Amino acid sequence: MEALSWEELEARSNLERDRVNGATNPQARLRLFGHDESEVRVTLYRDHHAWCPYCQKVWLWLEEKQIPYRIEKVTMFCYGQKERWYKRIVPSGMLPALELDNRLLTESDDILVALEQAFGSLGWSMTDPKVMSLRKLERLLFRAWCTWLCYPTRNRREEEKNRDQFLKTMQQVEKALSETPSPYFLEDFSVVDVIFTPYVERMNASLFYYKGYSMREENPYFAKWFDGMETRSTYRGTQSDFHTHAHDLPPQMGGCYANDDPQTKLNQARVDSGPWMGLPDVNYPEPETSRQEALHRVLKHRQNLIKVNPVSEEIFDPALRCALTHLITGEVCPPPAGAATGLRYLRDRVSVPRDMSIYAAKRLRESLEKTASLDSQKQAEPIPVQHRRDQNPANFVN
Ligand SMILES: N[C@@H](CCC(=O)N[C@@H](CS)C(=O)NCC(=O)O)C(=O)O
Repeated sequence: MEALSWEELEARSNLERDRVNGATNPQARLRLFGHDESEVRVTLYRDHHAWCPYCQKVWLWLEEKQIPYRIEKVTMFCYGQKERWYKRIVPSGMLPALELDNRLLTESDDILVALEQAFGSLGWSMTDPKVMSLRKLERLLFRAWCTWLCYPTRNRREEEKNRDQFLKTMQQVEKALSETPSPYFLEDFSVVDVIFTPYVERMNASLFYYKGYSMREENPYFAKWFDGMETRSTYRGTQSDFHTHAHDLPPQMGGCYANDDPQTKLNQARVDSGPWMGLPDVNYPEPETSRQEALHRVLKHRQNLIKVNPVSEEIFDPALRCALTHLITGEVCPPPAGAATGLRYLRDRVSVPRDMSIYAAKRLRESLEKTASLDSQKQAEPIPVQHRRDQNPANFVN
């Protein structure tokens, strides 16, 4: 099939969403939940790419409580230059920060405490003894994960010791989850689930990719917890995928170290080159609109996407239309010769949820890869691990 023109593609894209009052989404700069803008008391400063885990915690809390708020997006050191205006407010440049009634707060836990003083707690208070003890468990799991993932080991014994320590801590998490009748950490959804979310999502992704270990498939109570979270549109709006985390974590964590388990190699190939459907990064059914959403998001940024692509516009413009034609019609569309590098470059830079939600991204990666494979089997250049300035938001914001 011939590639559809941009006009034909535009005609098939009709997925405008209400960013301000509709479902949780990373593009919004203002969230009102039906309130009047004059009622806004909160501004959240979070990172452009929605990579910062501590920001996700505060973001989810605000969404769950439906507190009207503004969002100001800031660049992280690993992908660009920190905005001067932000350093004037927060000299360290650290995220998140939050303004509540003109009072500036930093440190995500202090922010949650202040928010619950102002708006009431989310289920249980941050200082409730049950919550405190689960917050400690979250930090314990975090440390065991870092020790396993983020330090090189000298030998297999050391690697196994770190793995065992993580699995032992994970058993404590399983036990905590098994003690309540709900899928959540307490009798019902609460702030504890919000606190666990950012890092367990990143653990699930990174251990699959770097250690060949599928946290979600190996731990039945954790699997139920994850399924429970995925019933919430708030979580779905902030949820990322394996591909994004596998490549956003190394520069943020100062390195992620793969083991030599054969499963690791298989998992890496699958996360990097597909098939992406069926990976244990998501378990709720695919929405009917996922392809529409992907098309809509690419069309919105198509000029910048073409500009930053390493392949010339003459080749990449029709190649991208081929991939979008495949996305929306299911028909294969051979791209011009030399297109594969450019298509795989884009495939590797779709960031979830920044650009689109998880299934939309899987569909888009699938069509980019399918179209690239018609040109060449040569895989893409490796994604940088020291920094991600290839993802500088300056190319996409005005
Ligand atoms: N303890 C802090 C940790 C915050 C933190 O480590 N933020 C990282 C991002 S996740 C940061 O802002 N780093 C600076 C940067 O990457 O630009 C909190 O809970 O808020």
